[in-house]
Amino acid sequence: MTSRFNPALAAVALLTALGAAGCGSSSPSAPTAVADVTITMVGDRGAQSYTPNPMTMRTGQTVAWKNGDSTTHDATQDASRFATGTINAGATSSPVTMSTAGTFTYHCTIHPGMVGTIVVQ
Ligand SMILES: [Cu+2]
Repeated sequence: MTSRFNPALAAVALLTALGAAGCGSSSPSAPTAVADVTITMVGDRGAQSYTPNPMTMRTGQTVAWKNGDSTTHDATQDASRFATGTINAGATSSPVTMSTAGTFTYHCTIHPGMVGTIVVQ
């Protein structure tokens, strides 16, 4: 047998390469997990600081806060059941898992006038 170009084998090799590349982004060491739902921080605007507000989600889902403002904010539950820590302008928090049903009010500790509500069903 002489070594000749085999189109079928070339196609398999190409698909394998594409598959490997596609798997790269879901590696367990990926730095940022994607939350089920995202709440955007729009600024120090009272009950309009976080959007959507209220956020309704299901038990067990994760939520992240994206800071769409030009200054640092956080999202801290009023009874400290969860807290994102400070989120810089343009950044997104780590996902927070809502494992208990209920209505949870939260605020920004830097700007206490920023308030929001999450309803977990
Ligand atoms: Cu704030």
